[in-house]
Amino acid sequence: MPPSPQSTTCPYCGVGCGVKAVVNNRQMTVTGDETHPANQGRLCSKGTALGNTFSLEGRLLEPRIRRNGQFETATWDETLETAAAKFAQVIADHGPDAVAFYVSGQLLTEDYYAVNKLAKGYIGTANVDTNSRLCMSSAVAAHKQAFGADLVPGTYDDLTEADMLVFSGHNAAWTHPVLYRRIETRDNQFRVCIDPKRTDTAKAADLHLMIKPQTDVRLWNGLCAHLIARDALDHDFIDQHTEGYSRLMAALSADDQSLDAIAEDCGISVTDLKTFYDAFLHTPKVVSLFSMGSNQSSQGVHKGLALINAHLLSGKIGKPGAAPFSITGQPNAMGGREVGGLANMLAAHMDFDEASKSLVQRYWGSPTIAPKAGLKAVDMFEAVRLGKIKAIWIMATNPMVSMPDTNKIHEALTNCELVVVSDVFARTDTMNMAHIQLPAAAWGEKDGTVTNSERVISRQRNLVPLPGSVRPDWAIVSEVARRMNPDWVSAFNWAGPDEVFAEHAGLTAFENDGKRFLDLGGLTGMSKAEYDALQPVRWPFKKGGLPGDRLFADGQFNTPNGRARLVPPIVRSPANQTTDDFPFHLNSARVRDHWHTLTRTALAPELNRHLTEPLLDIHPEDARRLHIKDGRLAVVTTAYGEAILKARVTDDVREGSLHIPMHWTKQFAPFGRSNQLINPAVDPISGQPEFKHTPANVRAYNEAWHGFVMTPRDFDGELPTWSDDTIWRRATHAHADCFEFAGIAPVDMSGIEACQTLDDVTTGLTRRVRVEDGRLTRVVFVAPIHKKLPPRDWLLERFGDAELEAAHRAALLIGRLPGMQDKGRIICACRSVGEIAINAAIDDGAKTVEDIGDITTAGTSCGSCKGELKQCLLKRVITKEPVHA
Ligand SMILES: Nc1nc2c(c(=O)[nH]1)N[C@H]1C(S)=C(S)[C@@H](COP(=O)(O)OP(=O)(O)OC[C@H]3O[C@@H](n4cnc5c(=O)[nH]c(N)nc54)[C@H](O)[C@@H]3O)O[C@H]1N2
Ligand SMILES: Nc1nc2c(c(=O)[nH]1)N[C@H]1C(S)=C(S)[C@@H](COP(=O)(O)OP(=O)(O)OC[C@H]3O[C@@H](n4cnc5c(=O)[nH]c(N)nc54)[C@H](O)[C@@H]3O)O[C@H]1N2
Ligand code: SF4
Ligand SMILES: [Mo]
Repeated sequence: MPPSPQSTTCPYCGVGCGVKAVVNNRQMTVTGDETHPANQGRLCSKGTALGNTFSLEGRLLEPRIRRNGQFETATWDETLETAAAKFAQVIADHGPDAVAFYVSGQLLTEDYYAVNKLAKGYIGTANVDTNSRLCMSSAVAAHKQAFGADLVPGTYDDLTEADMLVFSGHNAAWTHPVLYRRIETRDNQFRVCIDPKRTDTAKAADLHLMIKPQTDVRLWNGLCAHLIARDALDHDFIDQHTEGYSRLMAALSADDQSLDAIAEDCGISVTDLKTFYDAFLHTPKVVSLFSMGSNQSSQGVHKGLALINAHLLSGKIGKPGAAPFSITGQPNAMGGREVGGLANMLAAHMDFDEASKSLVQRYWGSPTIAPKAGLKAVDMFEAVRLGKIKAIWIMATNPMVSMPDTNKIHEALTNCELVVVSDVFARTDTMNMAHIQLPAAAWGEKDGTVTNSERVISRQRNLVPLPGSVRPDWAIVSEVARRMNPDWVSAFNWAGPDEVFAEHAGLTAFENDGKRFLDLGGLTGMSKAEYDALQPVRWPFKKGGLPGDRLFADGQFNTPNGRARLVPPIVRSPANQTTDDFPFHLNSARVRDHWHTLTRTALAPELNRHLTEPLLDIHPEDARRLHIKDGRLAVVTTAYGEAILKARVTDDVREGSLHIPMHWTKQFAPFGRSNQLINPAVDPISGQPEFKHTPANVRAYNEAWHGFVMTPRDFDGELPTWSDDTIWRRATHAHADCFEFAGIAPVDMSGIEACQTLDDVTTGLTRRVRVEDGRLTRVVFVAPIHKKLPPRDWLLERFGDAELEAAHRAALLIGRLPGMQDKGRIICACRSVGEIAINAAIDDGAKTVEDIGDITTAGTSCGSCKGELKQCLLKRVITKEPVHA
């Protein structure tokens, strides 16, 4: 009998889609869970590919300790003893604040709860911060200021209920694809995108405000001023449910709020600005989504407040289809905030006031309680670098890639006495820095809960036996806690995640009496079976009450007097401004098919096809002036570091702006890493880094030759001897890895053993292939930069042939069969349909995205590529431009 599907939740974005998985011996097929309220059966390209990232390739399966520069496998006993003893020693010698935990919105709530309890209640330090600092902390701070607690008012139903949607610094089409598919089901909805880049979301919007970078506060303050000037206020709501109106009004009137002045400051047309303001004024049901373009800024908190103010002034909150809506990035960004995973929060939405500290300490029965807020991520790593923090434990995050100014992070971890890293993979840029590597149970293996962007708690379930010696994160933390102090054993003696969850839910309800909106009392007292069978449920959920819905429906906020606060946001410039040396604004963001630091999505061949390497977007005017050519390498420099990556010349970015993706790592593109470039400036209130703006410069690299090497997958052997100026990047395909490279000095091929060689002196083309036992095991092609290389697909596929056919073998050095066509850039990842087939379909008469789907099957699975299919239609119809292979 085939195994029956089990239900769980996708481990990627904060949409929190339900997944049905059928697993057989670690072979997994997934479909969307039709009963899950978040996705109702849909999945995006990343969710659809989950089965292809579920093998054990690259996994860390045993604990390892670094000795004399080498990682050696060790027993759990030895590893845990070593970690616990060292932590205890550092605390004894230097006090609790000499240790730190840097955790992640990809931990489960139970994992998070265990770490938070250990640090704040037992060790007595609040040096527990999370990558949510890089992600949500500005929204958290804005929520706390405006609503009195970190509360997201709306639900996903509000997004389709609204007559107008604003995407503020949010590329939903790529980053929350399933939500975006839901939105698309709604007709007659006016969509506005506020983004200095022309993203897929911007292209599909009715109005794109391509603002100058970092001018959001001016834009939203202007809207508030116009609401006031045109008396489009909800006076009753303001009188009964808010405070601070006159202060806000006074602050706004200090600036010139004419349409002309605002449009000029924001770099957009007066007509577009007026269209936005008029639409907001005349539409009662508006949802404004805000995300990283808003949060990741040295004025991220004020950006959030300015947007929230517009909703409060017009009473567009707490009603169907009306809300300011901070959308979360990671699968459990919300759960982490609920347990208190941020260094400036204690636990369960409580702060470090005396009453809260006493409450939490009594609930835990703990020996101590962290006296004050701990260090936020950027400050935490700086304290490590300065030797103030001597031991750090990093869990489920890859700060060597994702923190700003990563050269400093490298320095910090190099200097640190003890770096413990828990991850699921053996080799990540951060794992490589560890003294102790802890093998964590991965998605599909671990068991617990996550909370998505609309406050819905869902179960992630264990679907397979734990491979090797891996353990769930909460269990590893508990083991270390128990070994640190025998008196702590009973506090960390949970038998399973159900017991951890019960304790967490209990704390949210403890002495609550309606004081804190976060209340999971209705989820206390579950049996293990009930916890295992838990269906998606939204908080607040009081004991004896019903699961939650939209917040603030009664106009009551979580402040002491129940009123929302109108806080005046200040219009400012970014912390670091452009200069003559660094005249460009450098922006960084996500791509459609990759997840963060590539550890998982890079394993799925279909997810590597949409974009095989990091690209630098630059405006045609800037490119022309600086002699930077499309498809050639460019060097980006900032005051912090340098990166070299392929330029894409496009007016999707503003003149004077550069854009790079955040994802690539030392493992995949050592020269194309974004965060060596990123300035460490943070928002002064939230501590969130300004990832979206760093002053930068750019120039052409002027490479003389280019080439590629193909090797069997997960290759760990010798490559050609590259000179210091060789720039390479790697992509994983079904049967092979492909290294693209380019440089200035010619490559030395003498080390490459080949069985077929073709050196063409007239063209300068060098080709080598190696076949062993009938199988293709190596391909190297090198050419001067002005010579084209063959498309890669056909050669890559040959690595999958158990025995090469004679005709194929003969064609290896040509790189393709005679007359064969390449697929071009892959647009539809699920069905592996390339640009060339799509353009052919359009030439054959396809008029709509659906027509293209009928002819090519593109866009008929998850739909994540529909926006791009629409772009192909537009582009092809207008220009009939030839497509390059
Ligand atoms: N495919 C994919 N999806 C993901 C993720 C992933 O890695 N890959 N990660 C998840 C996570 S953790 C997160 S946090 C979310 C993030 O989701 P998003 O917030 O949509 O992510 P980004 O692409 O980083 O940034 C959004 C936009 O902000 C714009 N921006 C830059 N500067 C400004 C500015 O000054 N003002 C405004 N208004 N906009 C600006 C950028 O141009 C960019 O288009 O995505 C989640 N979903
Ligand atoms: N330039 C730039 N930088 C950015 C951003 C940006 O927009 N621009 N965005 C920022 C944002 S919003 C975010 S959220 C961060 C994300 O940045 P990171 O958190 O560093 O990125 P991930 O690749 O998701 O890292 C998760 C790590 O946990 C591992 N892992 C997966 N599952 C588990 C598990 O169950 N247990 C354990 N122990 N490990 C596990 C993965 O293998 C991986 O190494 O990046 C930030 N950095
Ligand atoms: S939208 Fe995609 S990545 Fe996000 S939870 Fe759903 S399937 Fe996963
Ligand atoms: Mo994030």
